[in-house]
Amino acid sequence: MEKICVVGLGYIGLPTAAMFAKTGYEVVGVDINENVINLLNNGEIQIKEVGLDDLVKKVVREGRLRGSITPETADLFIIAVPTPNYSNHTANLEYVKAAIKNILPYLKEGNTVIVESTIPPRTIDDIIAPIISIDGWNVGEDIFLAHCPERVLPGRILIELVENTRIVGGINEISSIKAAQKYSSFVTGEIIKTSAVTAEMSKLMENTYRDVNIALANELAKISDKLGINTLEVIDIANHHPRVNLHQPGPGVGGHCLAVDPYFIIEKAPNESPLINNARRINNSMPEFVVDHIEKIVEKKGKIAVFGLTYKGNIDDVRESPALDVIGLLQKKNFDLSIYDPYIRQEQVRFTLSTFDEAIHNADCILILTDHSKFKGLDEVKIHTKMRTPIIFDTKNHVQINSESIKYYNYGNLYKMSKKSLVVTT
Ligand code: SAJ
Repeated sequence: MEKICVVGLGYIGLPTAAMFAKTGYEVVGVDINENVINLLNNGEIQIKEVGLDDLVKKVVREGRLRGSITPETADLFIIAVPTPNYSNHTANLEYVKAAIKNILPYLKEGNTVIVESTIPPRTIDDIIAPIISIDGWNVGEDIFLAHCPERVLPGRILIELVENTRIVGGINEISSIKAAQKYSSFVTGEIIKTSAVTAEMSKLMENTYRDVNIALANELAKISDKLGINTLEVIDIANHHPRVNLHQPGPGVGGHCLAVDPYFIIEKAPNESPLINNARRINNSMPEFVVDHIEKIVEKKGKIAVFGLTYKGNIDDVRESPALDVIGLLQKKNFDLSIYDPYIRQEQVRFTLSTFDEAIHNADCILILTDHSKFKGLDEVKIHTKMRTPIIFDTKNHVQINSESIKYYNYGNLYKMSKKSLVVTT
């Protein structure tokens, strides 16, 4: 039976390890966090992902997946460690480099090494291959090397690992073929073989495409605000054109992909990427835009009930969430804040979380920053009786409000915002 060593047991490494184990491989999962390894060897996991706990329990019980602090010899090595951003927005490749160096003593002729971590273009050719060559290996002949970026969505990882199209970018053709063979054991989607640098760039451009398009929608929101136009109606009408797909404006762009990946391109070609760079700036400016509008409708030191901390709806992930920036700006302006997010546990954040009732008590505005489905139908009677001023500013165009006595703003009627609107007709 072929053996696989997966380095990095996070949101990608762990499901990938479990999936290969389910397919029949002997899999050893490696992580520097001892707690993760101990949990895994008991059949338990540290992350939340639909169906993953049962799958891991099963393959660990059957002896096909186990954890280890150190790598072991294997036929295939998969690197799935994080690539965070330094504060100057360049990629921190230290985890990837350390993972490659760690597996070096265990490499044997004929092994395949796959990097799944998101990396800037040319990383495989210019950084990873040279590290492997240090030990005298001829990369592409003795050791096969490929970049196979993950493109799965949290909450659907086990489905998308199987069904999504998989990009397999080898340092040479034989490396692509070797890597594609491994994935074909469980991937039912198309497996596209290409070069390492094309795979690196394709992954980054998918998220950059989305980031740039969201920036366009956010810029439209700003223009419409100035000119007195309903942004949402414009988007709806324009999208009736068969070749137009305007995205949705919001409080900014968060998450570990869209808000990070474009910088990996900018880093490598700063003079050639002004559009991508500007898109990042526009999206990063949205928290300020939101707070400027809060100041138009709420008196100084009024109470804002912030609804939603996560970077998008129905998940518990606050990485790069624009809500964190909005809260920071509101605090600087001395607003009284309450924060409500039913998807977040108190220990995840440094703010004190409130219940729905506590959050809206005496509040002057509910500020919706995330489209959790729980926010769709809010208790209008409570809003009316408990809030000091029943106003909602919905940056996600998500909440459905029926009562006319609750003042409701979204990016459709933003331009109507002013302190005058504090006078609410009942
Ligand atoms: N957002 C908007 N307006 C929109 C759409 C999204 O403001 O019209 C915001 C969201 O609120 C959120 C951010 O963008 O803050 C990112 O959300 P997302 O759902 O677009 O993306 P992610 O980061 O959760 O997942 C993306 C996906 N990539 C693409 O859709 C191209 C996913 O398929 C990738 O697997 C993932 O990045 C990744 O790992 O790269």
